[in-house]
Amino acid sequence: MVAFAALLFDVDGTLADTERDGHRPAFNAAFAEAGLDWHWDVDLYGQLLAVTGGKERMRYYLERWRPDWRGPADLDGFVAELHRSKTRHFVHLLGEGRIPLRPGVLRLLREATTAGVRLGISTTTTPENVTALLENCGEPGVVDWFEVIAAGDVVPKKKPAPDIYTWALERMGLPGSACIALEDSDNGVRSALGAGLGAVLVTESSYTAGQDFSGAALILDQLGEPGAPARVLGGDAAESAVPGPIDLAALDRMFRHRHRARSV
Ligand code: XBP
Ligand code: MG
Repeated sequence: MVAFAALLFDVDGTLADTERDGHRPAFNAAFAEAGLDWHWDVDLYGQLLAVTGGKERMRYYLERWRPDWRGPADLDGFVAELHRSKTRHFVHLLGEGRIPLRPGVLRLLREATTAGVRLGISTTTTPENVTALLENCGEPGVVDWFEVIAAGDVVPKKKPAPDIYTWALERMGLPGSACIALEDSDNGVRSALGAGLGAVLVTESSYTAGQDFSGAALILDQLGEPGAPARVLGGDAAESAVPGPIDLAALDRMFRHRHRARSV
């Protein structure tokens, strides 16, 4: 039996590497469809990721890169409509099965469900994106394995604020200290730590490699699969890691190590 009660997963970058070839082209398609001359290339999008949330990201772009752009009087409504269009494009892309789950994700979700470890989602992305990703992952019914999907605008402040984790934990009736968060970004780590999560595991993604993950228990390149193990890159509980893919036993060692370190 493991010492933790639940796993809370981030979505973008953690369940799947969605940003560069998913969200980014979906934003660009929405901009083109609206007749805008905005285009987010791979480098610019990396800078824009400093701000989480698609609507917030568009406003950040206008403030920093297009301060002279003359928008409509109802800018909030305009951005919201553009974002609805972006979501349609992103969901369509997921429907084409072009964005797979990251290595080890489905394996770990299966193991957790079988063992009775509770599962939740804590993300800034729009709820439709989460369901579309899970419904197109190749395994039917995965979406029902999660008892809570905390996503998008259910809280006003997105990551790095702790609110979305706090919201998920309240619905699950669990203290953060009993749970592990799985994240890929500095903003996500700050959010999870702010909500008092017992341990945070990071799998770096294409845009987040090398970020400051201070406070994370384990930093990896991926969860890994048998024959393609995870590579340990750091973290306060790095010494608890043994070679191989990340499974419940590995998470349990990490969690207990973290707990011991806190109680001395
Ligand atoms: C993910 C995000 C999201 C996506 C876009 O952050 O910032 O905003 O880029 O999603 P995290 P929406 O992984 O830390 O939750 O356009 O639906 O907002
Ligand atoms: Mg993320």
